[in-house]
Amino acid sequence: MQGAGSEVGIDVHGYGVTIRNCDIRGFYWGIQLVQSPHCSITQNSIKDNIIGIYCNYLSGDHNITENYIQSNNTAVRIAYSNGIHIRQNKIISSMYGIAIKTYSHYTVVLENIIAANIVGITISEGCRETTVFHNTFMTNEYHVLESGTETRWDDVYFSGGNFWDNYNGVDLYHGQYQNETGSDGLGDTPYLIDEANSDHYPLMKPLGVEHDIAVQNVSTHRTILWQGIDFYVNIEIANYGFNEETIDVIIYANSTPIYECLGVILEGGRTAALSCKCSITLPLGIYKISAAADTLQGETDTSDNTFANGNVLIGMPYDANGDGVIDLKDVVLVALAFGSSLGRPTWNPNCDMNGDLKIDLKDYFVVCSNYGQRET
Ligand SMILES: [Ca+2]
Ligand SMILES: [Ca+2]
Ligand SMILES: [Ca+2]
Ligand SMILES: [Ca+2]
Repeated sequence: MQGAGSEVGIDVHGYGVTIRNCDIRGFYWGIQLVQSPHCSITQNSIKDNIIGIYCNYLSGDHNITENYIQSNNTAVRIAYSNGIHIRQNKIISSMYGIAIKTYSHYTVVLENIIAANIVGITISEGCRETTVFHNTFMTNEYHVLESGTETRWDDVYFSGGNFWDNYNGVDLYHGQYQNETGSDGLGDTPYLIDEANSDHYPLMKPLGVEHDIAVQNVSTHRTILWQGIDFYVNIEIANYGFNEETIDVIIYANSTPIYECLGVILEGGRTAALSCKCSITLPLGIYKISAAADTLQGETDTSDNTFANGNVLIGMPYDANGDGVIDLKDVVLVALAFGSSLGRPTWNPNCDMNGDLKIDLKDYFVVCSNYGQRET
């Protein structure tokens, strides 16, 4: 689902609704739940919204699990809602990762990766009994902004607290009081959050940080690709892990490789858009353009390493509508797009005969000089 920066992607007013496996981008509220308890939001990709998931007003007891929530203003916002479990999500590159607001109690934040946000988590004063442990807090400008009331930042010994990438303690001791010789994977001194809050057993190593890349989108700059004429394939790739990766991507038309994009370096938690200049000499016909990123060493989730575009037509050069003949219809298409350039309302990429991203007399001459040609 693609929004236009406003409105609600999925608007829930009900009991026990499950939202699974959706791709929700570009809305004001990606998912909004109002007076809708006991819902399950799982395995979704939620990107580029103002608020990714908003649990508002008596909308508690949800399970928000295994979502990829990236580049929202606020990834998860909770208000007037109790008992929400936020578990095993990747919450990345937002202004606010998790915002627990106004009278929301008993929230559990467990086993999430919260990284590259301005603020990792903020819990308003008066939100009681929040539990936050076994999360990985990395590369946030502020891991915690406000700490709420009675927030617990660790579980009992030896289960431990969270990983904080700016913790500078050591691990030489173990035991409930960290005074017995021998390490246990937990820092020997607490991680201080503010005057009233500490994680007593900070983890020495991050949990759940893996090597994982994905191809998120593939598109071609024209929908009709002409044999032997350059065109662009635009790819969006993401690094879901937290290590810098070197990524190789191959672009295919059906099963034929048409371009290799090798050695792309991408920081952890980041996305990149690549524009690849391609040329095809394959027979005329309908093809599926796809991009596949090579599996990284140690990568286990490879299901998202390939992304396929809708079908494209490989046609005879300069046939603007792809119907196999260059005739008045093509000249009319060029005339309709005449004077436009990339991004303008009348722009038609299939009329840009010389690939200079504008449609002018040069394109007109090309279509006219090929007038009457047919596919053989
Ligand atoms: Ca220790
Ligand atoms: Ca992957
Ligand atoms: Ca035609
Ligand atoms: Ca042109």
